[in-house]
Amino acid sequence: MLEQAAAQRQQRLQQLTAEALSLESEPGPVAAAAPGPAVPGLAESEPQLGDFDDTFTWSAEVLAAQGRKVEDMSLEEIDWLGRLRRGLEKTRRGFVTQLLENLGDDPLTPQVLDDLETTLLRADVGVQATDQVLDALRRRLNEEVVDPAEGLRFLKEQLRGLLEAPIAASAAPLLAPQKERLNVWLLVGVNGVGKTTTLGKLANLAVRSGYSCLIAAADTFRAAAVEQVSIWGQRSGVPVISNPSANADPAAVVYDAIGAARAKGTELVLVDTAGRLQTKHNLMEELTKVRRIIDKLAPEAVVESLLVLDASQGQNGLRQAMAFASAAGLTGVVITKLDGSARGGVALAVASEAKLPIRFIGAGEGIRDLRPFNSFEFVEALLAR
Ligand SMILES: Nc1nc2c(ncn2[C@@H]2O[C@H](COP(=O)(O)OP(=O)(O)O)[C@@H](O)[C@H]2O)c(=O)[nH]1
Ligand SMILES: [Mg+2]
Repeated sequence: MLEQAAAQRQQRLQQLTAEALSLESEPGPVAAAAPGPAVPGLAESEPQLGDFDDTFTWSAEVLAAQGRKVEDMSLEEIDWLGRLRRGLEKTRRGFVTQLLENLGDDPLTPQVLDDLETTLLRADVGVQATDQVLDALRRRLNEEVVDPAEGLRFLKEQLRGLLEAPIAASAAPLLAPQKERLNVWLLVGVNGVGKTTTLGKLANLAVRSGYSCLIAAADTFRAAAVEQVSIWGQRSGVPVISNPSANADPAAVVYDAIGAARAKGTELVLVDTAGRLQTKHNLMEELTKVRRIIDKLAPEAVVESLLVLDASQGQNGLRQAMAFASAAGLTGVVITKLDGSARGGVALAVASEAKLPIRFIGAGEGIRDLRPFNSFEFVEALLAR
């Protein structure tokens, strides 16, 4: 039976490779939604297929393991998974290498679990999440002998469980704007974490997925912020509502943007906000005010308040999440800069301690370097060999 399975797997891979070749000329749709109309000027960012190396095979296998049929796999997804795996390499280097070394060929021992604890903490997984995973593993170990392969499988399952808990408790497994309604997505976070970049990528994803979209340039604190967000708007043909006067009131910009969205029947308003003001208190006060004006002006709107976190900031990000949670009424998190961060484990800390669903992850500065969060893919990339 094992032989048969191996043969089937081999056959599937051959099929995958053949399919991918024929996909080369037509990049597939975004996972979150149906393909949108073609956007001029985006050809520059079309994914290119590299060699059929083991990253490619791994990506295809990760999709297949989620029950995806070969014909439903897009080049874009394969390409993204490869980049996610590369992005998490630094986190993994300290993490998995040590983990696999510890696991070795023998059944799990309590000593191995102690080492695993250190490894998880070092990858910024956080005390709470680490305790939870270790408790589950220890209970299992008390019941039966666990070989390394089963240990790894069980560990993956535990990590996925942690990431999935806040998602399961939320309204939807996948965050997408609701059709034919006004959706307002607020992007908040400290300076430099990638709010504006994420907003630009989201605008592009929205347009490619067939939503009408509008940007509110409500970071009025930095003079260059409006210009930066305008460039992102242009790249996807999304209008940007701004107020050119110095020190304009962000709430007034949001007011104008909601008015414009109503007039045009726009489905998604993306709101860029400042990450730094004179004092932290001012920032929180301003966010509360922006939030209040949205609730008052558009009570019918579906409002999402997304905290943008820079993965390289590790545990610091967790403290930021707590600080923003009350002022902005956070509903989710976007983790950026997963490319090149050694602290990707912070995703687990955020899910288990801030109890917020991770909605998107960014792994690069390009317009397509943002994807809806998928816990299965994240854990596979984190623990890939
Ligand atoms: N490598 C990498 N850089 C990113 C990512 N997201 C944002 N950046 C960069 O981080 C810097 C700050 O981004 P910005 O969007 O202006 O941050 P904001 O202050 O929160 O609006 C810019 O140089 C971005 O190109 C990412 O996922 N990966
Ligand atoms: Mg910004």
